[in-house]
Amino acid sequence: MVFDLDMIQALYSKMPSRIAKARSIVKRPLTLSEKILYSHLDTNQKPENFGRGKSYVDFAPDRVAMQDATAQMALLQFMSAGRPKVAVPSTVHCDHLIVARTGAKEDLTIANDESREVFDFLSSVSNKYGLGFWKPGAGIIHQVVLENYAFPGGMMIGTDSHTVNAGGLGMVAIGVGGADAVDVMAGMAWELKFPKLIGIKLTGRLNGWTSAKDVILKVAGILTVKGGTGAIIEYFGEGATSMSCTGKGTICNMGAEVGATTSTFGYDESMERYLIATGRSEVSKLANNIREHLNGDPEVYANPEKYFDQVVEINLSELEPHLNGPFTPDLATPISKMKEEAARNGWPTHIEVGLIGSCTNSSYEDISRAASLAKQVSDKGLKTKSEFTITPGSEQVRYTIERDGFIDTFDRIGAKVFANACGPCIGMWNRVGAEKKEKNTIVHSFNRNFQSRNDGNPNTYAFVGSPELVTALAIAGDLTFNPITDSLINEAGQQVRLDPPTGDELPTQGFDVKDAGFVAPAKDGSKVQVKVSPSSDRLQLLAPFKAWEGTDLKGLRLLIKAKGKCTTDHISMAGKWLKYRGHLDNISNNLLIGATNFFNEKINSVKNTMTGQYDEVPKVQRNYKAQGIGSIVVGDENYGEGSSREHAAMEPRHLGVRVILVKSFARIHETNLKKQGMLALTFANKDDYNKIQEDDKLDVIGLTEFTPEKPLTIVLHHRNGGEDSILVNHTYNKNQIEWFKAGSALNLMGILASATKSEAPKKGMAETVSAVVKKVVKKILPKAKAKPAKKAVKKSVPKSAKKTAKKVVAKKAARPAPKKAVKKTAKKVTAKKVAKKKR
Ligand code: MIC
Ligand code: SF4
Repeated sequence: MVFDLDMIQALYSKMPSRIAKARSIVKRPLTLSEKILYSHLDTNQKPENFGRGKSYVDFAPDRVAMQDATAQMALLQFMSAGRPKVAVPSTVHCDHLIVARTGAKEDLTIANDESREVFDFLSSVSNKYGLGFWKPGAGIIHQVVLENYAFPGGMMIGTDSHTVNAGGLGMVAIGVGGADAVDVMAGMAWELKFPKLIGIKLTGRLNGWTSAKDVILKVAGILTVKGGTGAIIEYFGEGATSMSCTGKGTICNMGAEVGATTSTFGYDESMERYLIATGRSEVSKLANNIREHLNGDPEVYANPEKYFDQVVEINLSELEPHLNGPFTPDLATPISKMKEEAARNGWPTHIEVGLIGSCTNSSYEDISRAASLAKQVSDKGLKTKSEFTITPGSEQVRYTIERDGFIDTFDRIGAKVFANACGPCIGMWNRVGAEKKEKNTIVHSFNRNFQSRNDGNPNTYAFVGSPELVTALAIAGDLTFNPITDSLINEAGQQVRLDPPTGDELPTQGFDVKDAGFVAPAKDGSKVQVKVSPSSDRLQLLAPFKAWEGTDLKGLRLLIKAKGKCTTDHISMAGKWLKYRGHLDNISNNLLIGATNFFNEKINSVKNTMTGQYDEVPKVQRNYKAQGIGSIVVGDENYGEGSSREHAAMEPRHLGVRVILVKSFARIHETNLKKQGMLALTFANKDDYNKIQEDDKLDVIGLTEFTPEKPLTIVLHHRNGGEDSILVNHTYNKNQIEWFKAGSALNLMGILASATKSEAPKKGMAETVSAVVKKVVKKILPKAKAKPAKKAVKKSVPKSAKKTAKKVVAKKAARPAPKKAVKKTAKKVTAKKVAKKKR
């Protein structure tokens, strides 16, 4: 079955002219990334030579994907947007909420029981609002998207940072928070700072023990976890075209680990082969017709330095297998250096468990190559020294590898096959003995290895490698084993070598599956009931966050000054907490419980500056909240790295934290904070981090003149009576400042949309917009401080709110509008806008 072919066809028919126009505007050849971006400008976005890393641009993505753990919040927000149906093809995938315990069948039954309420909620919302629903067990979002929805030249957003996986099929696919997904599903433009471009030229060819995973492990070592921030990575060269489409997916997937906005590859024969093998030859035929538009211009690849902001070259013929870790995905060690690095750093070398699969590495090619090694265990009289597990990425892959005998091969080395789900990758792993917190080593083919992520044990040293290397290391049971040069002693006491892995890019007998796990939505979902029980501890309807009070923020307490790495796993842990992803108040009890307090170097122990006592972070914050006292969180570099989970922004917002002040932010987290009405600020001078003291009271000054590119000031009142005043930067544009003032992006959207809807049928454009603006001003003004606030807000709201209001109305003209009356008004708005410009 090919999904949404009409949409792909419509895009492809417009791409050539849009690209030609873009080329004439920027007056030079174009990279693939630019071609895709310029082909997806929102109808109201004027094309121009956008400043990379500077211009905020409105895009119209083709589709949206969400996984169960983030979809709950996204859909709860979407429900309050008041739309009858999603405006673009969208899907929900149940993959994160399945705990890996004994094996696929049993684990799935338990998950269906334990999370029934959430799965029922997601399926009924999908049914009602027109989203495709993939049942628990169908597979991991990114694998399912690659197999069914990704297409060359498309643009997609997804509420998961590894949405970028679809770059393997030539998409620009970007991970976002749920509030961004709501914008797109509601038919509004989606805003992104025009990315910088990093070109990675791949020469040579993968061979022997080296696989696509090693490319991205190497790239992570070069760029580090921050190096791709704000950039699209575009791969090209003979090395790119010679590797499989799923291998490209792996590379793009882990681009999230270098902070890249996304990664992509040009359309080539490997993609054509993959499209055909996954039943989408119609898509490949369409893509073949516009092949040159689905690749960067030849001049770009001939002289990449001229067109990219940064160029990296990697020779695949010389690339060594790598292992990255522990605790961070960018600590890259070539396998030949592992012996000395492990000794130097004191890493435990006995491997307890080898885990393959996940959204990153569970293609047919990956599994067949790993199986070729597992097969050698009995052939060569070996015994596997470590435990071994497999989490297939989709039911289609699982069914096919079972048919082709690979599961049997793994069975023979004692492997456990977990459900087609995230499982151990995200702490949904009931690992026996993890609670003892013993120092131990595991190796896996996933993408992240932050502390505590896989099994909740902070002393688990997790290393990331290719499925082939992970299998070889699990057989050897030794982190320092280099399969290229080292031998193993078999059961008969003989020295044997493992032959390099071999496998098939795609199944020679084709893919097969009995029940892929897809449920199509009702044609007319208006009668479908969505139930959220008020007494549920898993789901909670959202109440709007309070609007800004219209004044500077005074007397904030320091909740925590986080030291070192503070990823979204530290801010809002996954694992057992995943079950509260649809219940904001309950999940807020994990706020920052993984972060290290700078002052006592302890995890989840901060000073309540009202009482002087140390307590858990969420408890202290709830105490401040109960007393109506705002607080501030201070952090280090790349704060919020990792996941797209907006809970990491909503929890502090819900509990009354007002400001997150850090040395630097990860992209998705910064946007999530802005969307939820928080102040996301960075030190103008990073050394000022050192001026923050544990008992400080802090004031944020300059909010009544909150303007793009104008720094704010924070005054630190120290306990000893001293004071420091520091400058802090922000990246809010006008529209984003309105989110802050309204209390959140959703507040603003709700107000604008409902006002527009109720006014639209009766009045003409000018009246409608001003009515909307009036309502915005009225609704976002706090009652208590009506006077001073009114003045401040009134001054700054009308212009940009007016702009947003226009966008909301005008967008309805571009996307199918629910009611005729609205459509009519929308046309008027657009017409009037054009007329105004001409004057
Ligand atoms: C992850 O890999 O960390 C996750 C779990 O898939 C997250 C999404 C989430 O937190 O739900 C991600 O990568 O965005
Ligand atoms: Fe799931 Fe892990 Fe992939 Fe995230 S990275 S989507 S948790 S398999």
